[in-house]
Amino acid sequence: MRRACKHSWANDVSARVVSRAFRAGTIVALVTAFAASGITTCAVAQQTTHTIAMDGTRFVPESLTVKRGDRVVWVNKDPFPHTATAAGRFDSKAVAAGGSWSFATNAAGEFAYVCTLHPGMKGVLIVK
Ligand SMILES: [Cu+2]
Repeated sequence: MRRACKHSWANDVSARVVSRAFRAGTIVALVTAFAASGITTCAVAQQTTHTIAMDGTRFVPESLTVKRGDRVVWVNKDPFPHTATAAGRFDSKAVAAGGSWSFATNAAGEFAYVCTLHPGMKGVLIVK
């Protein structure tokens, strides 16, 4: 395990530098720098986050249009659970009072969804 780790580190930093850094207590900063560069890479893709409230046993807004790849977050503002369920497409399961559930869209289409706990509670998510 340790040997494999050392080997991969050796690509960028000599084992001697790593061990010196470890002794000096700067290894944490080194690891943080690696992690930060990873996060930067992931954040390059453009992604907008949209919020739909579950409020008063309704989805607000009831209809929402987003771009493919966008993220949608359902936030439950009611004092009881709701779901956002489009059969075969997405299903939040029960979202507790005050809780939220997020879904990253990956396919275009028009997705009618309901709350399985309140059948009259309906919404449409349109992904372009
Ligand atoms: Cu509900």
